[in-house]
Amino acid sequence: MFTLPKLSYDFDALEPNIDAKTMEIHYTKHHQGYTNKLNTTLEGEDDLLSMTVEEILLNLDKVPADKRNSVVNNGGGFANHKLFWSILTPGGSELNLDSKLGLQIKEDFGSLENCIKEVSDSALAQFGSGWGWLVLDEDGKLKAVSTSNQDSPYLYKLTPLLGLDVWEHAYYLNYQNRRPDYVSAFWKIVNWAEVEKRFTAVV
Ligand code: MN3
Repeated sequence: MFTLPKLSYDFDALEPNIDAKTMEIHYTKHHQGYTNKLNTTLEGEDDLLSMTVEEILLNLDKVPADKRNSVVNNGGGFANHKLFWSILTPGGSELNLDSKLGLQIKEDFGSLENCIKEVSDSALAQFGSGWGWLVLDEDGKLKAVSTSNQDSPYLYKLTPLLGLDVWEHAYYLNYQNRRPDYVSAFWKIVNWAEVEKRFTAVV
């Protein structure tokens, strides 16, 4: 069974960038909903339940055909939000530009500012619901991409390092139609130490 990961901060800790009410609904309703539906979908699938959600998303062919769509949506929703909470922290944390990730960002994007711009542009260009991502591709190159709905980058053999949720449920209460303002605010609370940790774990 999959369970909602514990948050390492309170619902109001990301104010004013993400408001407490949005955090509470996002975590207790949306993320809990994906978690519950994933568990219902995988009921009786003991082999799949012994895998991590990342392993399941990377091996979708092992999921019975009639359950694949639900696993894409709810397994993706479960995994994407688990990553999202972890790469946020009150006040944000700075990226060490001389770290392994800092140097790779410089190599693949030219600068951190450019990396942030490319991920932001991907998130802003996503039509309707979806995510902007900083991912590592199979050749070990960092890239900015977007995915629709709850599609996980793992479905495309990309390893997500940082995800930016641009579903309206992530920002509408506070920002309404101003997605660009929400995207700017997001970068103020990014936990780069965690992104760096995720990067060094896979390279
Ligand atoms: Mn969401």
